[in-house]
Amino acid sequence: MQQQPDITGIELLTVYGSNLSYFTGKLEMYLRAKGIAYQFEPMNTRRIMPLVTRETGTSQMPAATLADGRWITDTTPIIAWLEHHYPEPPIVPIDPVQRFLSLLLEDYADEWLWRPAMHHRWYSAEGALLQSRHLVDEITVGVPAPRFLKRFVLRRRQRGYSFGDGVSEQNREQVEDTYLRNLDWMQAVFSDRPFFLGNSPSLVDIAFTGPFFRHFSQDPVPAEIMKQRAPAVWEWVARMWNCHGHVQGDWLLGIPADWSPWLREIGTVYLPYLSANALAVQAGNKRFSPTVDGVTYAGARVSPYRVWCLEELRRQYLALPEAPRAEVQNILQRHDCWEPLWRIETLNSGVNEGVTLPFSCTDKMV
Ligand SMILES: N[C@@H](CCC(=O)N[C@@H](CS)C(=O)NCC(=O)O)C(=O)O
Repeated sequence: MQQQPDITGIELLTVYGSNLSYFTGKLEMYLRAKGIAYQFEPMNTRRIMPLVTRETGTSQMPAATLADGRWITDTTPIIAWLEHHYPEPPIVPIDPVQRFLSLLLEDYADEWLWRPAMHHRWYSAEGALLQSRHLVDEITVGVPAPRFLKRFVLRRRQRGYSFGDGVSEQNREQVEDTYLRNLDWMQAVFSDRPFFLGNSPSLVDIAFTGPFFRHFSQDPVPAEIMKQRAPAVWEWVARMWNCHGHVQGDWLLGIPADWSPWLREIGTVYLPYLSANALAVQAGNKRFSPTVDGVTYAGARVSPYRVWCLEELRRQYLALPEAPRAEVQNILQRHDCWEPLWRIETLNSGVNEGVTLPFSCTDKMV
């Protein structure tokens, strides 16, 4: 990986992951936009993965080490922590209303677009063959087994990410529609301005590169759809990868009207799903079959991590000063997000309790 000059003063990081991974891509995009120098190392299963598991308690990608040897994992708190310690140039909006709504869109991009991204990666033979070969060569070097066997094992395991998240032939079309809708909404935004919030990238751009960079623009089927249906999104992906040095916090005032489709979707689909997941975790279930907006995701795995996501959103809301808090409430109410945000009275995920910064996350996403 080519080194870029560091413009924040933070010492070099090492990022362990895969150059096909959703969240490794998200973290790399953040570091590049921010101007933080890092070196990338594949998280190979022989040497690095056992080390990461021992040091952080999870084998998820990405994991990173700071120059002083401390480990950090989980892109959402990593970005929050780095922004706090290295505020210039800003990626997370300073305006409290923009900041809260950016965190909400980040959560949606991280957790809800994961399902169509996993589906598109592993459903078509074309994509699965290509990417399983890449992944096997990248992270299973030195594992003494034939390549075809490693690919077979990997594909079976990875398809569990979409079946295990409730994707089936009954709802495949709706899962694919989520991607198409997002393309249309983004095409409208990037036909108007280069980034979600104006002339500079911000947290929402970084979050949407999770699914759109290392998945939708790299997997053959969704990449072709993107080129044909939403060329401005295709262009934005490359603009993001090349945005080092263009970050100045040159943003619009307020919440752009073209964010409304996402806020409505978050209110009708994502927050109701998070609420159903929280109830299932409280009931001690391992699987559940949430129905949101008329679509059932049968036999989906429950996720304590996603209870933590809901807790975090509430905590961020409650930490807002009075005036922006009223404004956020108003926006959430107008987009039907308010009721599902508070639907479940008490949340107690137990995730990340007692962790100190820098930190490692105590639970997997799904
Ligand atoms: N919330 C985490 C999610 C990390 C994550 O789920 N990473 C995926 C790859 S993109 C992974 O490592 N999956 C393998 C596993 O869970 O074992 C983050 O933001 O970093």
